[in-house]
Amino acid sequence: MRYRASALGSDGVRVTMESALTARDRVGVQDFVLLENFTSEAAFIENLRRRFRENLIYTYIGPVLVSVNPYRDLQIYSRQHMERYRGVSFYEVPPHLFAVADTVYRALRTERRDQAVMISGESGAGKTEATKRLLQFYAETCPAPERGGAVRDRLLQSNPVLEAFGNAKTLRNDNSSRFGKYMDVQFDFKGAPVGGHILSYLLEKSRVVHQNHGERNFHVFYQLLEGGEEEMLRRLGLERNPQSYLYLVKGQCAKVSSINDKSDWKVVRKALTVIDFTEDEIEDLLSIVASVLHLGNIHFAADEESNAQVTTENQLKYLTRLLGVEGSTLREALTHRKIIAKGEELLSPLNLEQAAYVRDALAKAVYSRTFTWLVRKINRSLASKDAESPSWRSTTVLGLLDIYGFEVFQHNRSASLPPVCLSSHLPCPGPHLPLPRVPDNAPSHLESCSVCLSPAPGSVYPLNYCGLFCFPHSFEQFCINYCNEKLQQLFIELTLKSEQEEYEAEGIAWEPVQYFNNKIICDLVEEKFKGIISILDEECLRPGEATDLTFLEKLEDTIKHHPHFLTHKLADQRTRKSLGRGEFRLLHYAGEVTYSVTGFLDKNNDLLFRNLKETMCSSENPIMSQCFDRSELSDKKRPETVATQFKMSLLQLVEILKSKEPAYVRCIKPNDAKQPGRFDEVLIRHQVKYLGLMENLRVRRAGFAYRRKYEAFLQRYKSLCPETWPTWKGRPQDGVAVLVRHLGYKPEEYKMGRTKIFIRFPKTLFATEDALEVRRQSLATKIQAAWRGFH
Ligand code: AD9
Ligand code: MG
Repeated sequence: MRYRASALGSDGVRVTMESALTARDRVGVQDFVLLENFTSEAAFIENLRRRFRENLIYTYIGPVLVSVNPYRDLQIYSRQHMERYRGVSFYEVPPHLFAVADTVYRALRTERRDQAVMISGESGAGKTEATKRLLQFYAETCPAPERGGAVRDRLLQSNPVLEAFGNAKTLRNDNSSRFGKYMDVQFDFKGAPVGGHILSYLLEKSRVVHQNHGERNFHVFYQLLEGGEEEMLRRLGLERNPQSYLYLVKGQCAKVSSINDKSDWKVVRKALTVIDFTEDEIEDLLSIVASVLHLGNIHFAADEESNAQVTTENQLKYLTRLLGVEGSTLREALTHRKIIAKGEELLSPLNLEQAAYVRDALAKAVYSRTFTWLVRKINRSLASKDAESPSWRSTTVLGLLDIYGFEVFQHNRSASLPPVCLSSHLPCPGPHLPLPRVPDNAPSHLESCSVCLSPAPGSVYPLNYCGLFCFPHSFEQFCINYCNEKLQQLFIELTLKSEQEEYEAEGIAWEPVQYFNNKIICDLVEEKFKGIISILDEECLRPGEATDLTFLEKLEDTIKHHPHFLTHKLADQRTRKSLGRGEFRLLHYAGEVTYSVTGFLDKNNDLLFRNLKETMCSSENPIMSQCFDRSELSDKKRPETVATQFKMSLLQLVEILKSKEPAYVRCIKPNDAKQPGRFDEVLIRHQVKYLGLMENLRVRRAGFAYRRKYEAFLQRYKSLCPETWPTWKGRPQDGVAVLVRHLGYKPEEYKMGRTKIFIRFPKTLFATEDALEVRRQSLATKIQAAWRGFH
């Protein structure tokens, strides 16, 4: 059997018969369904590897696009590339993100059904890049709207602003999205983009006050310091050096080689203007950014009664001015707690630890609420100007989902990882010095290291030093991973469903496929009463009594025998060693993740003391006064906890996505070192497994490797049969029947559905493609001979 790479487009390279085999060997198949051995994971990975080596980062599983991050600019997103994919059949051109973009757009236009592109994959796999390329495709190739043409620029320019405020350098990704984003682009009946709307999900606000070693705070802080004009920085009371700000030094890596904060700042500054920010608004926004940095530098000292007093007057002065609040009120709010007892207001002084906690809570609240405000502001700027007119109803919507990827720090996932973790009380190696080897008895959960914060190298530090991949997973990762579980669930549900529906619609018997359904894990997290979130919320209702550890105990009591849940107490002798006492472990669809319960209650409660809220409600900074509304003060109802709010917003998101026609891009990260050309097989195998790609392939193949509409099939192969060539006058289905009979297809090799032909084996199709190539070659030879004769 001869295989033909070119037969299916082979990434655009038409090859001769002689070189067909070598070409396929070199570049693999462009749709995994055409793998001869489609159940073999090794064959799957080998195909990915071959293509990756040739810089072919895209491969299909039927309609699903699998993408491997190349970590280099492949020059494949130019205007010419866009044109190449416009209006052509999905399978006739090499796999590309633009093929998905165009297919989705055409479906939107011709079927007038809302579409959603769901982009998934772990942190650093390329989701955000893909989203940007898709937006760019629509902005450049769609017709301009009759009015309000600026919306295209705004759609594009909202990105750098959101990334500046919502992305950060992490260990996994130099531009990691620390919030989830779902963006709707609205198109009018002519297919022109006329508006947009963004939904954002749970910003990782703890990053404002703390970053793990090797990570940064949100980009905007560094951009402002690097790129801000001298005069502006002076007004904001800022120094250029990030080292001057405690909130920026915790990760010890203000400079990142792949990031140019100065030029990024210019882009952001310009983008703000495009999305309708006035100069005053920009000033107000930057005042808030600066005030967060000043807040971080507020220090306290204890008086004789151990009560905290602010010692950094200068910082307080700037804060007062930038936030537009009374200095004395702010000072009091940072060092006292207001309690209302029996209708009377009492001020209770805070100790040093409490004051630092309050300061950080304020910084987080100010930043995250500003982020929410920013999204609202962008939405106003993107709102379709036709929203009120009747034509609004005729718009269709294309959704783009770019959510933070699954987060797991895997010790043994990749051979390339350095050794990590020291047990406690070892000499500090200093932030940039090599880490000593991990002792065998090192606990798996380590608190963040104090080494980077203060002590001189060589001193003994009290907490465990966490090296690269060993920070404890916390509440934020729990939420992010839960979100990924939900999306995986949706993927399973929708791909299986659509396959099944297609078979039914075509009148072909469906052969059930075994797959892992992760609903069991979603239930474990979100079920009423018995789920982790419910139990956490319950504990949050017992202030003063409940702690993170009582939460853990309650988890242990309620979820004893769940196959996806484990704690130190519930584990067997062998597993126990790898679990700390303050931890629980979830067996996610993507692998095991151990979470430390430290901070769960506090982060879930997310309370801000009343006097802090009062202070902020009095702010004269217009953005702050919109972020802190007085109605909050009189609202007696307890606000929903963070996890519950997140859960509700995810349920809503799932409904939004279900209401649309889905398309999928599954992103894979090729190595942990963020390097081009490196194909780390262990890492990739892990992702192939948990993204369920093999199952996806099995479902897609469920008996048939290939299916095509009768019209398309006939159009492509009609030259192979004298009865169908050059034109077939009857129904395409009858033409195909004649054609395949002529080609000698055996009955077991194919089935005729209602609108499509289904071919069982790749080899049948390859043989047909080979025949087509022979025909083309001989035709070309004849034409050449005729041409020579003519001359
Ligand atoms: V996270 O869950 O937000 O942490 P993403 O969004 O999946 O993650 P991102 O798109 O930010 O990852 O990609 C990470 C980096 O990989 C980018 O900053 C690029 O440097 C690189 N990348 C990703 N996709 C491509 C690509 N198609 N071509 C070139 C790419 N480089
Ligand atoms: Mg991202």
